[in-house]
Amino acid sequence: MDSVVSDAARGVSPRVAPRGGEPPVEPEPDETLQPWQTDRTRAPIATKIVVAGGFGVGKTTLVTAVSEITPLQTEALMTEASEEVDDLTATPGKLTTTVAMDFGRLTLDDDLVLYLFGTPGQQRFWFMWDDLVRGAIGAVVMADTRRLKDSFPALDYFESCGLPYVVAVNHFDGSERFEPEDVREALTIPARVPVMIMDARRRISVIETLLALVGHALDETPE
Ligand SMILES: Nc1nc2c(ncn2[C@@H]2O[C@H](COP(=O)(O)OP(=O)(O)OP(=O)(O)O)[C@@H](O)[C@H]2O)c(=O)[nH]1
Ligand SMILES: [Mg+2]
Repeated sequence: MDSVVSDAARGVSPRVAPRGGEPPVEPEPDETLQPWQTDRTRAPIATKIVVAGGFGVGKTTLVTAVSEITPLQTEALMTEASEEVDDLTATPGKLTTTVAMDFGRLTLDDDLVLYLFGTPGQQRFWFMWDDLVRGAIGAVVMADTRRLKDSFPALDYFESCGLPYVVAVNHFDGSERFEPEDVREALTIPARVPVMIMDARRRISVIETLLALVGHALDETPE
């Protein structure tokens, strides 16, 4: 796990990185190299973004939908033992849960590289959030309108630590559609915080959300 993260953090695709004196490995045919990976005169801007929210709201789905590398996942099968703790009524097809983190990478505008870190949603893993948010420029807090209260812990967390965040309402099939301002009112989200209605399965929709976060983080962070 460490090597994937540290390779990516240096801006090098894990699949082309030479290891321990071995000759460089040729990129796989389907891999599209980004300009900043081949042009040594360009220094990409690397940013870390955290994806948080309640249990089963779609964090892993979001990271997987946009990552240009095979995302690092730490999914564990859910068993009967967690039946009384983890409510699956909103996501009956869900079989696994994240037990450490998700990790993915997305390059925007050729040289803005976003490293995405998805948090685990189960309450018993929240102690990891302090480590996961270190060095992040901001967070996406995901919400599902059928269980809005599940997003309160993440909203409280980022409000109290002062990290810029956007709220991303992941619209599940069959759930009622709401306007962003209705969600803002229901969650008492301050006017300065962007609220987006999105679909975690759609790359374009996720990119819009991430761009909103980057813009918001730039506005909020002093020069
Ligand atoms: N219909 C629909 N299903 C979705 C959407 N996003 C996620 N799902 C499904 O909802 C379930 C939960 O998705 P995950 O991405 O595992 O959620 P998570 O937030 O990472 O879950 P934890 O890590 O366990 O907290 C999965 O079965 C997804 O296929 C969506 O936008 N629409
Ligand atoms: Mg997950």
